[in-house]
Amino acid sequence: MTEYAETVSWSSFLKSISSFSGDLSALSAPPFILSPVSLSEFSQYWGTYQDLFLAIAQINKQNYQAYYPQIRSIDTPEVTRMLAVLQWYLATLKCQYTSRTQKGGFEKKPLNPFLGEVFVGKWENNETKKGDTVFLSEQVSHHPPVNAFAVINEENNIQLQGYTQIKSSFSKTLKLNVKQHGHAIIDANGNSFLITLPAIHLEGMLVASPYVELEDKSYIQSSCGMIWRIEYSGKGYFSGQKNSFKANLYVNSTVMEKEGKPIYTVSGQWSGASTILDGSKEVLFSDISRYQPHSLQVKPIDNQHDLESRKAWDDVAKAIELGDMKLISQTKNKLENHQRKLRRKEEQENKHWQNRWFKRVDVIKAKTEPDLEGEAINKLVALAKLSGLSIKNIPSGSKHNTKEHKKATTASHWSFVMNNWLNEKEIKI
Ligand code: 0T9
Repeated sequence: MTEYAETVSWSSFLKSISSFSGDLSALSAPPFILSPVSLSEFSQYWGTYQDLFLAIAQINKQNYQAYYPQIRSIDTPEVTRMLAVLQWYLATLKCQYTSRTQKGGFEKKPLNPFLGEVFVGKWENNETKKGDTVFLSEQVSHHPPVNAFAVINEENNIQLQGYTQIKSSFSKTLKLNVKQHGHAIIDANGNSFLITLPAIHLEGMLVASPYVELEDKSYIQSSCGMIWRIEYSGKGYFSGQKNSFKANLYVNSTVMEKEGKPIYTVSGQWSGASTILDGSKEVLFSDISRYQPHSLQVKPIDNQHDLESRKAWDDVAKAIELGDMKLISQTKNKLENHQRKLRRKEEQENKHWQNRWFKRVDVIKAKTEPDLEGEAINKLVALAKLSGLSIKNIPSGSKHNTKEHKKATTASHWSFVMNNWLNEKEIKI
């Protein structure tokens, strides 16, 4: 429970939630629960554990045995790579979902990115054979909010790209339920992986101390056929601990669907340690506290472009830090009015906002219009097919044999256009 839980402003905020319309940005919340950070920064966490990320591309026939010496039964580089993808993925979960609530902190309402907002940076990897990694995040849509992202390391020939859109609703008990649409795709030296985004919920609203818990399942489908099914639970489900998970690696999705025998089972806490069943022996798989997070380098605000997140939101962020309600709404209104003016002007001139580094591809049309086909979209289609997952615009990780899939009519996905980034003149990392 935080000191804010019993304040008038919090209880009237909770009351206002009962008439929630689905648009979180429209909720006006007391200043203590406002974050000075834009949601466009959140996708950086895909790259925080650089060493674990690059390992996915570095594992090969010659070196694979050196990666998990504690697991005796490993016999191929493919299996080793699948373990590496899971290990990296679990580390990203810790960053994405607990980095704001550590050390007594709680989840706050992030700034709602404007259309065309970008957040960029790099991870400098000074050791040889690592090279720098570029990070790009772009708000590709405002209604509904959609953030697209890319993490690129040329030296190791690895790239991650994806996008996320959230759909949220409050339950009667004031639990905020969030479904994510979108995915992430890794392309590493000819191997690709489709990663679905888990459903989440926010607990602790009544005590003014919200935190995220993951729920249900997500998948990691590899181009080699193997697939991870990861099941999530919080306190007191299949273990007494928060942030629990159980992941099964299957040789392919058919075996998974038939609940056949998994190649490996890993379980534990995604925010902490986990173990793997090696034959009949349980050995340590990963302990995230042993790995170094690598923070993203972002240019100082003075050197940033007007579309860059921290520069654009600077005045608002300062007002939030001061806790000054009036100043917060003044500075926010200024930004939002400017955005509205831009949209009106575009409408009058019959123009559309041009997305920068990502384009939206309709998978159904792409089949008949080959020039619409992006490489990532081809990968998405192929990986979704292997996994039995739907490619339509329904919550990430939904299967293709579901009611939701049958009902849905569109299949548009955001795809990274590398050339647009290579030709970028205005925004530097
Ligand atoms: C993609 C991530 C996502 C975004 C956030 C639900 C949430 C917005 C979406 C899903 C990232 O890769 C991972 C992490 C945390 C998610 C956020 C947690 C959160 O609280 C917000 C929502 C929109 C709120 O701000 C609710 C307001 C609440 C704190 C009461 C005022």
